[in-house]
Amino acid sequence: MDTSKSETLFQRAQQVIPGGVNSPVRAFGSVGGTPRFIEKGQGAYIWDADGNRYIDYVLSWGPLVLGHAFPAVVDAIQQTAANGTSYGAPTELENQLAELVIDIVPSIDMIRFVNSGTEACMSALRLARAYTGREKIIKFAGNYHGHADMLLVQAGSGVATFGLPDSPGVPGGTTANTLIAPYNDLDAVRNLFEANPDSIAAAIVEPIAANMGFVLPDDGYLQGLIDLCHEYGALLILDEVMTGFRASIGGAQQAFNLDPDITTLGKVIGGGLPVGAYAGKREIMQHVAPVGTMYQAGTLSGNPLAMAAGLATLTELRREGVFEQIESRAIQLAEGIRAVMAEFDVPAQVGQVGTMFGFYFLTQPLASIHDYASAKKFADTDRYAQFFHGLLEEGVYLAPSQFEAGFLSSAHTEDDIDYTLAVMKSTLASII
Ligand code: KE4
Repeated sequence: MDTSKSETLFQRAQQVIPGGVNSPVRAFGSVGGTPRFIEKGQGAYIWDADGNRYIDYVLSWGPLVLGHAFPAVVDAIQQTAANGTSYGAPTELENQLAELVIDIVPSIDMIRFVNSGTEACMSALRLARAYTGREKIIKFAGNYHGHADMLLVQAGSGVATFGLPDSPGVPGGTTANTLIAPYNDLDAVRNLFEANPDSIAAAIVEPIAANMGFVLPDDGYLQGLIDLCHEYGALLILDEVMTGFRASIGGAQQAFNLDPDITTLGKVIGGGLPVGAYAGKREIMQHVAPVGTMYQAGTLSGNPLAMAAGLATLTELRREGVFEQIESRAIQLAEGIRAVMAEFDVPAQVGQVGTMFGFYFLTQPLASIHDYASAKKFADTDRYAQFFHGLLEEGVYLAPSQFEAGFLSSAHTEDDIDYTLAVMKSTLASII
């Protein structure tokens, strides 16, 4: 596969942008090789600067649930842009997307739009602290909620990918109020509440831990977490930046029948443009300025183009049968991966919920990955890197890290999945 143009572009990029990328996980650091510079996306496919086509299972890390350049989304952006790109004033588009999200996501009464998942999670925690008058927060090892200082503690995603220590530049005082518990361990959470009486504002959790790979919550874990928070006077923030509109159309909270106090959203809600949001019960959201005193702001928050892209995306996703079609492709892929791994007797752990999936190569046959410690211990990142490149060479684009999830879109066909499974089979045959 000729990747000379990507190699040249990468060398050029590294002169002017740290690591040549604007987000670390894109640099292929944990899998090696040259990141592909993408020139075009259409449906389930992307083309790199050398003209190589790939079936895309990253989909911009989740947002493109309808695939690349979906006509209704492109039209919405073009038509909106023709009237201007930003006003710094309210627009009906914001009302429309807010009303649509509230209609789709069970627990949400009110919503505030921001520009990224990081902003959403940062703001949600400030709101929880303002609402409860408490300062400490609980996060879970291996969960990733963006790069706000107080959350860069045992984080997942790129932090896990690169095995980074908790980031330099984050003052100790900032993380002193961040308490850590293992994922899927309710006793550890109860112990934190007992050891920090009346001082924990909230726990923030990924309902599917998809920034340490793909770890499902144990039965009863998430509801148990909500109950513990409420028992000790704290709020539960469900970080649905990734699972929103993907674990089910109503997110993980619909899939797992949960009623969180605050939900954070991102990715799909912007249809590929920068949007994040924090949302929840009216009684809590009324604390947000200007109606309340908890301050949060943003020049481009609720940007018309992003609102239009999000509206077009969610409107299509809600159409009869669309979500179910994407989900059936995800099931076809996950079941196929299990079958291929079994055929070659390769120790692996495969997960799928709604339109998202993930898998680990395991270093030990009977290993089970259920939290960050076991993910770091049992994930075979070397084998994943080999597998990643074997697929890439054959035009299949997975996440360039074992500690990320994969995504399907309404553009992926059964034939795309069959081709992907065939390439997985031939790649496994060559690497084991
Ligand atoms: P952003 O600030 O990247 O929009 O969102 C942060 C975030 C918050 N919460 C969850 C559950 C997330 O998964 C993310 C971001 N996800 C990563 C991929 N796992 C973004 C990819 C990247 O960092 O380039």
